[in-house]
Amino acid sequence: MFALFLATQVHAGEVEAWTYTRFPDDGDSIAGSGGWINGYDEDPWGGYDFDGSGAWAFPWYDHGGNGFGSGDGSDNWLVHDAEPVWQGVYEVEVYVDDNDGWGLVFGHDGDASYYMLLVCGSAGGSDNKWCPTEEIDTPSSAVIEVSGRNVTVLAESTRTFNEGDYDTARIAIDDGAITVRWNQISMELEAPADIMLTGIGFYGYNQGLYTENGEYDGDSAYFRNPVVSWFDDDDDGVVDDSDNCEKVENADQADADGDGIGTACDDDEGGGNDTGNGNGNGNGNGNGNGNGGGDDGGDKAAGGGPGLTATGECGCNTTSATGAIALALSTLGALSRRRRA
Ligand SMILES: [Ca+2]
Ligand SMILES: [Ca+2]
Ligand SMILES: [Ca+2]
Ligand SMILES: [Ca+2]
Repeated sequence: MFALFLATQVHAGEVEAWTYTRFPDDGDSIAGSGGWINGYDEDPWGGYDFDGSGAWAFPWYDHGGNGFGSGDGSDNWLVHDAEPVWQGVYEVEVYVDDNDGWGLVFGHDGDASYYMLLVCGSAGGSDNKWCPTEEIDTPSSAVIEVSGRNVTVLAESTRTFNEGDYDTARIAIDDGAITVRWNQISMELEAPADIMLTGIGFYGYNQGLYTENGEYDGDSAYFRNPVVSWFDDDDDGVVDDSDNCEKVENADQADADGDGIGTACDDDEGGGNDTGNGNGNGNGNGNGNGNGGGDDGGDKAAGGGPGLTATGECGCNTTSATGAIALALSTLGALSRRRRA
């Protein structure tokens, strides 16, 4: 029955940069091993392999908190310093059966500087207890920037999730735009100038197999098989981050006048020194993308206008997956109780 889960796959035009498929399968803590770090020690992230096809990472305890940067349950992220990718995609399988907040972190650059797809559930209650910031309504979802204790909402959607939803999440940065998709959630926004896909990971708010009082409740948010890939828009084998003609197939990367713009797309090849156009973007990635023009990106077909979009697409196996995972979780609960006995 677990064949229902489709492994995260790298698609045409994408080149795998980094992947992680080895979470511990015995409930042991993930932070501190394999390059993973966490932001809140009192809610450790564990790993468990339900069926031998790969372990899921999940937070153990059901802690809320006082807002980002306060060092409590609101900072419950688990991230990895993955290969830096400027134009690419972060994909990870996500299953959620707790109705609180969860998220996907990216561009993490220290405890108080990161971006996140934050999804706030419909657990009820007051004072936005189920979402770590009052900037976002519950239930809804948003792409946010966390800086210190401040939150900036970059895009917001009224879409959230249902308990038991499963899908592969996708955060793509390409040609100056970010597109985010998971299950019924879909957003597109302009990419901040300095953003890249490193420091990627997960987030849980008031999510956990155990309540704050230590009672087992069996619900949480689960993540597995994170993959970061580069885009290769023209599919010539040279990824966008280093392609001297990002939209023109030129595997040889020939550049007759040595100005950093490939011969295949240089309007002024051999016409003298045409460097120094003042277009340096200061991000140090050396991809000198001065070849613009005529690029519609190709990503907008799924999205719509900038800001936010909710397309309602759902390619997931929610109903079937729920039953399968519920069975597996009863096993996990038994394992947990043994471990804590
Ligand atoms: Ca591109
Ligand atoms: Ca290319
Ligand atoms: Ca090219
Ligand atoms: Ca050139």
